[in-house]
Amino acid sequence: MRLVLVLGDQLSMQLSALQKADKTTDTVVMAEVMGEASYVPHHPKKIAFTFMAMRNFAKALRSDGWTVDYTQLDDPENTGSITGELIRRASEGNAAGVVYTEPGEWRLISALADMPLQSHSLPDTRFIASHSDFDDWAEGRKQLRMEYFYRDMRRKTGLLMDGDKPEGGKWNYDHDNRKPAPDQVDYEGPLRFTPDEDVLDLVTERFPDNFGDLRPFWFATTTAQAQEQLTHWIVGGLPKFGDFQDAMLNDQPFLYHSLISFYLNAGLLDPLAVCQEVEAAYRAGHAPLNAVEGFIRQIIGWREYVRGIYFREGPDYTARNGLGHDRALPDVYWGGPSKMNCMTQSVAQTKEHAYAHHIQRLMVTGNFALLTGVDPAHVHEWYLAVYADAYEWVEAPNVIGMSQFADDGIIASKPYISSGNYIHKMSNYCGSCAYRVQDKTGEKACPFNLLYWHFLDRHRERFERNPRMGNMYRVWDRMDESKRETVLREADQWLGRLDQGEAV
Ligand code: FAD
Ligand code: DLZ
Ligand code: SF4
Repeated sequence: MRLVLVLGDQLSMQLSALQKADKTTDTVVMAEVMGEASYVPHHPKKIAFTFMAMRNFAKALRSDGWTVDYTQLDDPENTGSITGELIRRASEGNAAGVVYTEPGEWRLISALADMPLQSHSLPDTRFIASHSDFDDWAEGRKQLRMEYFYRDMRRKTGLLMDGDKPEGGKWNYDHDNRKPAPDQVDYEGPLRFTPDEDVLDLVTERFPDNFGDLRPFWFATTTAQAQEQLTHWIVGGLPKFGDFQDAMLNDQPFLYHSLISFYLNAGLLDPLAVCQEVEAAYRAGHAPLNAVEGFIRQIIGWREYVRGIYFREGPDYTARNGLGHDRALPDVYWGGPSKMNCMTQSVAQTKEHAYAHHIQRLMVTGNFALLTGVDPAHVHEWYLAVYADAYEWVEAPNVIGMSQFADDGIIASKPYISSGNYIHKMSNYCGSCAYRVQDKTGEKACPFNLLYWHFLDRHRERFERNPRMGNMYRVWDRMDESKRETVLREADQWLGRLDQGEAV
């Protein structure tokens, strides 16, 4: 008898470890453990989602004829770690060894490799590009541009291809996307499912102090429910997904987004099958090409690409700090008061739903951390904790690389920074803010306006010669000297008040 490990983000019947095992002789091990539930202070919704989905998957496995040794968090024998549970189960059942699918975090990969049990790790075949596919693509390239990787993925999968040409003649239709926020949203957002109250009680009792609202809990926790959400979104959200992908609205956390990252990352949905369904909606004339191409690019492009980077760069990636930033994470990230409406909106919905869409993560909370110079390790831990879709393989490249430029430009060719103007253009946040987005200096000046120039000025040596940033430095240099001094002085004063813990 061998043990077959199934982790909380590996809930797929197609999992390589299950495919290689024999249900008549092998035993599946699944375990809710404090080690996984507390290595960062996860949002309570993320923990509840994981446990509910794990329990439902164990049921599905048993119905399919598997023997499952399932440990609940409150089991008195629970050893508290994945490796502890495997060792305990192996000695109880006299197992010959353990088969597992490679986890999505280096932390757990090394813990499993160091385990005093005979074990066999298999590649995670839920992804379209294997590690060697990505390495082959990356080999010898000076810059790892996502766009070129994505084109290869289109050719490999055949998605949106017209023979060997891209559908419609172009690879990328972003030009037609990214419209400012709409006045009204005519999609009602994600489906809401009934939760397992036992799990909610357990999470309430064991994680009382974690940041985030547990109730109301509405996530899908089975493959069938996740599939229902996908279909619901394809009908109601996909047609306008492209147009308003980057828009932000007060009290409208979901807009036209799919809300499937939790389900994809946990294994409840298969990325290729999702893209094929979305392509079918386009072929049936239900959704325009700009929406469908934009969505498929996020999945077979960005999602696969960031995973490739995570595994290629190795375990020390999360410790990178190329810009030498060392500020503590401001309290506003944990729900502390702030006068910045864009920040309080983005954090409040993160607290409520364990979700924020891409532009809120990149251009509000990420932009603010980068401009204020927060230590990227703290930023990384925050994102890993608060979002229900966060596992290191996908979170770290997005945060350390794309958002904080801490990897010295492996992912982004220039830092994603902006003044208040971008947020103003894409949202209605500024209209209800205590600051004035038009003010560049003065008491009511939008902090992003001050901090943007402060960032460029303090990192001049690093970025002045970046061909994509020369223009910004020229604008700065053309500014009146006294104006520049005022901007820098006011930015310093504002940062000083932030450091004092003032609700700025
Ligand atoms: P949609 O907007 O509907 O997009 C569709 C799908 O595309 C998503 O479900 C997701 O699977 C995929 N996708 C889109 N962008 C990316 C991307 N940059 N990287 C990987 N997949 C992408 N995504 C995570 O899944 N986990 C994370 O921990 C995570 N952390 C992020 C941190 C930062 C700083 C940034 C800028 C982005 C992060 N993302 C992360 C990517 C993106 O924000 C989320 O995938 C998306 O918001 C999930 O919501 P959705 O399902 O409604 O996505
Ligand atoms: C995120 C998470 C949580 C909260 N709890 C568990 C758990 O108790 N047991 C488990 O097997 N997995 C859990 N997970 C998901 C793991 O942390 C995830 O498998 C690793 O981080 C690798 O991606
Ligand atoms: Fe954010 Fe500045 Fe707009 Fe306020 S004015 S919402 S701080 S961008």
